[in-house]
Amino acid sequence: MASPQWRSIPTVLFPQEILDKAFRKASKQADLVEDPDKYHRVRKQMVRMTQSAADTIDTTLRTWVDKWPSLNALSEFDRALIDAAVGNDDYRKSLGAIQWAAERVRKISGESESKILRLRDIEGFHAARRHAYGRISSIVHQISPQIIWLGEARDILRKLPSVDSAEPVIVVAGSPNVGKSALIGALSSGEPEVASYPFTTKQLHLGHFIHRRRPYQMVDTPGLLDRPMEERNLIEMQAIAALENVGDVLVFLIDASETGGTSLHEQLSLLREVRNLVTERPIIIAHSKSDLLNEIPEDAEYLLCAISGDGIEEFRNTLIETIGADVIDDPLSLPEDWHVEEMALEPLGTKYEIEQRKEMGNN
Ligand SMILES: Nc1nc2c(ncn2[C@@H]2O[C@H](COP(=O)(O)OP(=O)(O)OP(=O)(O)O)[C@@H](O)[C@H]2O)c(=O)[nH]1
Ligand SMILES: [Mg+2]
Repeated sequence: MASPQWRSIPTVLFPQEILDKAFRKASKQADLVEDPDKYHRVRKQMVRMTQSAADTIDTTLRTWVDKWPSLNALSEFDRALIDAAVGNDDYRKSLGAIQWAAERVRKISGESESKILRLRDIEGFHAARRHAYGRISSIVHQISPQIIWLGEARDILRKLPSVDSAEPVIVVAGSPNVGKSALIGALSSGEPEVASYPFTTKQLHLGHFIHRRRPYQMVDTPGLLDRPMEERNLIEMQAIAALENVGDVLVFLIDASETGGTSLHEQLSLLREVRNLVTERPIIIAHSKSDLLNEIPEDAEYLLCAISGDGIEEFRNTLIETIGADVIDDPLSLPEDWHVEEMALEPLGTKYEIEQRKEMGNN
């Protein structure tokens, strides 16, 4: 479910490809110049070549800058996810460098044009054009790291999930194999979408269900919590914080059957770590794989079985209630102390009808 804006981003060419494309086009443009006088023809050709090459590069680079969404225009969730995936600082700097290069190339073309118009010999025209090509190439090579970064970032960002943070988001966390993806599947209307997540080979499941025409989106966090927090690097920590602080509610799933391979003890210590990390969202603790449990854990509030569907509908209601998205905007509900002054209302109907109604009321 990569958001459409990433899909529409044009392929990022390698620096040498950009130059080849620009110079090829420029040569074709030069061939179109017609002038019987060689001196004037060559002069026009050389001007045309630098202009055309600069145009192609300028347009290519500027299109990238324009097509990449401005970070400020994105939702908090998307920004956090991009930060975790590619780094928002590098994102800004790379686009800035590319924009700078586009401006430089345009300037070189202008300078080269004035120079050629001042020169008086054919060899000089050629030399000026070669000089301009050299400067343009060196600018493009100078931003090579940024261009390559952009190409790689595009491939990562195209695979990122997109979540509409204006609508409720439920994040499902827990140790590996506890049944996070299965729970999302059981709660989803239709098949959940699957996307890969940066840094892991694991797959991220995204599902949703509709309640009162409102989509409730669900995201799981595979591979993010399968190591102790202190062993994680900064980027992973950001990813965890992003995913878990942005949703409306965090579901922490515990597999007390321990068939997922993590002991109950370890799962509970992970829960403590997550509680420290997720301070601004409600956490709902639920037990998965109820069909495999020999005894019901004492503190189990929600017992779920993703396979048979046991407990799933009640759990859905709990999620809806906890998020409370419907509570505030029911336009038909009236404040509790609302009342009508009986006498303030004009009775409806003719005088006769009003009398009749009064009499009927009295009987
Ligand atoms: N018996 C039973 N098995 C379940 C249930 N829920 C999940 N499973 C099984 O548990 C295994 C792990 O489930 P997943 O949903 O992939 O677990 P996960 O937490 O998403 O795993 P990771 O994404 O790898 O961390 C799968 O083999 C599921 O079929 C359940 O309610 N009952
Ligand atoms: Mg999973």
